[in-house]
Amino acid sequence: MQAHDIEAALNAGGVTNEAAKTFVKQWAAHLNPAHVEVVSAADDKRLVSEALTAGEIQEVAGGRFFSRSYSKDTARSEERTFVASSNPADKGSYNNWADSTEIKAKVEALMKDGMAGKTMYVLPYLMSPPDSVLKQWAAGVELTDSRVVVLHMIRMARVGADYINDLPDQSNFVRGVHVTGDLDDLQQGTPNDKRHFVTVADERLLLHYGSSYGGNALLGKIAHGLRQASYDGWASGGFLAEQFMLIGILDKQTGRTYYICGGFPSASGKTNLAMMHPPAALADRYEVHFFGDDIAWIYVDETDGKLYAFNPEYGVFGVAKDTNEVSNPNALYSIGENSRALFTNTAYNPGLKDVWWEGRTKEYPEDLSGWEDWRGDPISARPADKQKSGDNGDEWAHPNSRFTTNLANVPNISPDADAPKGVPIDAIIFGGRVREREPLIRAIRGVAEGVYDGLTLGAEATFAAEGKQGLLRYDPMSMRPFLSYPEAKYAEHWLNIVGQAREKPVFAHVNWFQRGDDGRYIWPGYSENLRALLWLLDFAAGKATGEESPVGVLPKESELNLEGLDIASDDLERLLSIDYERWRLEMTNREEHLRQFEGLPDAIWQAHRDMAKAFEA
Ligand code: SPV
Ligand code: MN
Repeated sequence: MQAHDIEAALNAGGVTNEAAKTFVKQWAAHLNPAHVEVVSAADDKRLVSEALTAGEIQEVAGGRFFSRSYSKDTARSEERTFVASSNPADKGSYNNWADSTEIKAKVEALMKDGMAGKTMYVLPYLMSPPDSVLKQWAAGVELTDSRVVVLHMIRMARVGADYINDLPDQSNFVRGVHVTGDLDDLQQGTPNDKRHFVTVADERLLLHYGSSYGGNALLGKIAHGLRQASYDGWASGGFLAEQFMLIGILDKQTGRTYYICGGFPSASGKTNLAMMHPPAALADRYEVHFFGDDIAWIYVDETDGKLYAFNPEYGVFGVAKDTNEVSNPNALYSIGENSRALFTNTAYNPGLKDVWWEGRTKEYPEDLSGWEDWRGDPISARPADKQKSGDNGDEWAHPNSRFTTNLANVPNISPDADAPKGVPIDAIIFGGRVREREPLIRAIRGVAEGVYDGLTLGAEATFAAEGKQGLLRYDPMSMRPFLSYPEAKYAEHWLNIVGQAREKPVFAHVNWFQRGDDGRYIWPGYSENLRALLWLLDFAAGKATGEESPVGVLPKESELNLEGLDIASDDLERLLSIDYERWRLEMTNREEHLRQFEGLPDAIWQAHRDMAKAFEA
């Protein structure tokens, strides 16, 4: 394309930011697209209709859409994700650090002429509420060659030229380049894998090559919202960016809303928790308000000294599997009629214009005719024993199939979702999926103790075959795939930010997934989880004292509001107690885990030693 054609496209798209124009022109020269088009959210209708015509998406009844991704491109790839900078001291245990000069040269070479014959979509976006106090870290421009990625971005971030035209410092935006690449020729999963998902953190530059799926391609969400933002928050000393959900709990009796944020590793029910309804017996008194299910930016307000958080996203990119009327009715509503939701890699029925996923209904659809699995293969063409087996590999929907919908579609969205300051945080919780050992909830006294708990968060790996059941894959603060700087510095930054707060939030660790000896979940979960959170708020307010234990304060049975809940007393006893033997084992594992992080603040080691000592008593 000629420079003046690009200039004309930028002008037509309303881009007046000269730094953004320069960025687009430089990359257009390298990527060599046939067209350049600036996108705003108002273009959604037209782009949807173009994508339908091109066969990139298909219709779902009720004004919704469906698309399939390439079969080897169905999730984030952690091995192919790098954080780069010019300073080797930025290397951490988990950030897959790379030298920025070297890796930029490599990715730029892979991207050369990468948009030949295609349209380069220019997406100016904002990862924050419009008037957020952290707005200066929130603006970005993503260049992408995928129209389906554009449709996702419009749902997940605020998109439009105005978000970058009015920047006080015109060049202060994150520069993102996404090139899909030839998906058939990337050698995914081999030693010659060409995919590179790079955050050049000290340049605020994102170079993502070789995918058009999720966090690999929607650069606002994970690459900017978490990796880049957590680096910026640390480098500026000003804030934290975490893979956290954020909710409000309104007590209608007192009129006060409590705000809780927290981290859970993937597949630990974060979206379900964030969107939950109170259980029927408590619904007269409480409401749960949704802010976000995946990212929170957290800072201390200088005027009132409180810790605040907000969700920088504009939508939900939720796991479809097991989303149903019991697990998450609000999610179902948010992807209902006229939501313009976009489903990816679920099962699809072009005749019925319907989608389905494992756990959507108890039984598979009765009539197989017309149903296609996530690859597009008809279910009815499978051998009979593979049609409804539910076995690994026989799923109709990909286990990481997703729904993408705008926050405005979530029925319990908080009235304060766009508050420029965010909301003051009362509690920070961590939780994973743990079969045994972790009680329903344990409150944690002290900031260092809370940060220590976050750093030792993990999800249970399925090492059962090797006899290592119960071993955790540690996932500090649920940020393992998104950490952008060394873990010891990360811990220090946490202590520093939360330490500045004049009113400290209470920390807690929760576990909704404890199993009985018979393998059954002994806690009903979902909306009932509110009961544990209400106890935590009581504890923080001094209305509940709980029972001291080496790992924190456990609720007394009498302090949990169990109104309307039928639960066996054996189960309850187990939920509210700890297994000392297993915990001692865990303490040894934790020591090894933390030792990786050279220079970890002594306050964290002290918290660890104190807990280990409590087990000796
Ligand atoms: C996650 O994997 O934690 C996500 C989805 O939130 S993705 O955007 O693909 O990273
Ligand atoms: Mn996530």
